[in-house]
Amino acid sequence: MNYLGNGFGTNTIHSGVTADRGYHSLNMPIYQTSTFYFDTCEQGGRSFAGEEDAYIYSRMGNPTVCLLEEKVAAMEGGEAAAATASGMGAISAALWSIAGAGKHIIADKTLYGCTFALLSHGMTRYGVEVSMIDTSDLEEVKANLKENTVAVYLETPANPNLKITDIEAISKIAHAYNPAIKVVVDNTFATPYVQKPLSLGADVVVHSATKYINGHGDVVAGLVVGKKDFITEVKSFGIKDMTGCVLGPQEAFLIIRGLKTFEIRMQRHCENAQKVVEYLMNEPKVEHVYFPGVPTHPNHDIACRQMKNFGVMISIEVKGGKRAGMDFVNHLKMAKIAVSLGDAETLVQHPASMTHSAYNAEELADAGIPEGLVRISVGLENAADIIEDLKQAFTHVK
Ligand code: LCS
Repeated sequence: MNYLGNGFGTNTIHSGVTADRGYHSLNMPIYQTSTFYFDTCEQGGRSFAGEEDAYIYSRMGNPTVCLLEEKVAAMEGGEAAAATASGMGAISAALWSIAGAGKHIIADKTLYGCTFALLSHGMTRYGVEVSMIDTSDLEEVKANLKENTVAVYLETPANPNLKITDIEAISKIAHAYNPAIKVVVDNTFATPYVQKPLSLGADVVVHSATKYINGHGDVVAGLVVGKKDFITEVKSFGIKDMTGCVLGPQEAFLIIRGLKTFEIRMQRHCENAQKVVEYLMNEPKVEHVYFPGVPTHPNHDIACRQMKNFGVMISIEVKGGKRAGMDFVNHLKMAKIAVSLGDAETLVQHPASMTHSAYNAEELADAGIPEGLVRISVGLENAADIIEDLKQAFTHVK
């Protein structure tokens, strides 16, 4: 077992077992293999029966991928994790492990566009009942719980309007109604550096590791974190039988590499975001700043309670609406017009036409996503340069 210190950064670097016992390699090797051989047929049989601990086949487990799972489980304070081929893989493997025909899911209506599509148009095709509500309204959550409810699903801060939901309150309400209900929180925006949903009473955390966890814009991946029994179910049913959305060892290696600097990356990201927000609050061409750290944010008090700081993602509305917002984005010089987030580069995008194009105009309005909203993923560049770029782009807005 590796040394574990008290610090979040120390644990991120040292948690998990590096399996190389032969050469004392500092880094976990990339076990680029689809299958693992047995010494005898009997040993293979014992491995399949779960009587002997052994790797069998990389869709069920791979040492490089397992190290990533151990690390992210430790970061989230969970018992175990399952790595997946994408964030959507994590969400679908988790939800298909929980739900089935005749079961009911309560989901927030403000979600990443593809998650919204999975819940509102995908799972419903297979007989899963889904109520898309506002989970930041606790009375609405209470009113929608039913005998067949198996999960409450939410993002906080939500993509793209940074809506905040009270994880502790929702968990108490759901578990008081039925302890078997799984409260599933997408922690992609906050990351475990900022917020730990499991310690607030949630049962399952899902991640798009494509974002801050990897942090370098070169991998698509996801993770599910929770109790050991649930993660075994996600691996042996959700991934093995339902989605097959397995992560490869190359990707796992890159993410483990990225995790060495996770804490310092997040410190810089969050410091930069704070400075950018301070500038945007005083920029006359900005109509509204969406950021949980702004005291006027409707759930600022909950954010103060459940988050260590306010994260990195910011959205704005530019005075003059959608056209003005697009003019601003089109004139950025350093920041890239791109979806995704959590990379070293500052990325800016227009949710209504990009990440949230699965929503129709009515659904956007209902989810509190203005047509002109512009989302900023603040990067790791020097804050003064990011602000300078934003400033010069605003000079082109009429
Ligand atoms: N959850 C959240 C909160 C996300 O923002 C995303 C992707 C996913 C899950 C899905 O993860 P993926 O399968 O892409 O790894 N969000 C994106 C976004 O806002 N821009 O591009 C992708």
